[in-house]
Amino acid sequence: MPVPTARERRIGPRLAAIAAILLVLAAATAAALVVGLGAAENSATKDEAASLGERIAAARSSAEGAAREQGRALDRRVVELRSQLSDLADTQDATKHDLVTTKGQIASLRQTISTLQATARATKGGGRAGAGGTATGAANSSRSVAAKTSAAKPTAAAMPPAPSTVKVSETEFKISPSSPTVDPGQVKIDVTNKGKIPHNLAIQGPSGKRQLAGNLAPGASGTLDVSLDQPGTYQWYCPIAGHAKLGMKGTITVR
Ligand SMILES: [Cu+2]
Repeated sequence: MPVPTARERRIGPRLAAIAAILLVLAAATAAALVVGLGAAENSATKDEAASLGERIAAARSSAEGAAREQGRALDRRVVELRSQLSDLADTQDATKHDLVTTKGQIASLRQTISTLQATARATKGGGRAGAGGTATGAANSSRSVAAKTSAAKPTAAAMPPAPSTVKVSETEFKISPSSPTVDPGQVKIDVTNKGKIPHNLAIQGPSGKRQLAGNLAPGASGTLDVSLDQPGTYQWYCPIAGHAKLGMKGTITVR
């Protein structure tokens, strides 16, 4: 070990002191740093934890909200479905009811038709029998006569009634006769325009509207064949604009 100089001997303790001070300072700084860092870390962790907590709470609340919303939507759907189901049940009931009503109407119509047919047959049979002189012709006996006179029945049914003819004249602004009555069946309507301007004739019959193919010039005639096989009262009129309103209208009744 070399011998220290006088200067070195003087400086040595000072250096040692400075070194010692530096060491202490360094240690203090390090300690402060460690403490500071720890605190910072701690606070950062706390912040992080708090933020995480908030996020979890937010997520939970949003999840709960979504679940609640979904639950509400489901409830609504259930209510809706239930109402639809009840509507369906109602519709089914209504349809069943309509069906029953329609069936009843059909049955009643059938009954009416067969009654009418029986009456028609009895009337014709009675007429024929009466003409042959085999029956009294009294109205109350015609039915039984028709039933007994087996030959008269098929003949009457096979022969459609002869078409009835109605003669009509048109003038400004009248149809005459305006309201005739006819027997059910095919009806020929002979129309003559006795006016000074063109006219036509339309009938709102049981199977829709029918009219002369062309307007009738003054003095011209035309025939309208209509099937009026159902008893009732049907409107007829001149279909030229304004004429019906001026009085060219009436009814044709099928007895
Ligand atoms: Cu007219």
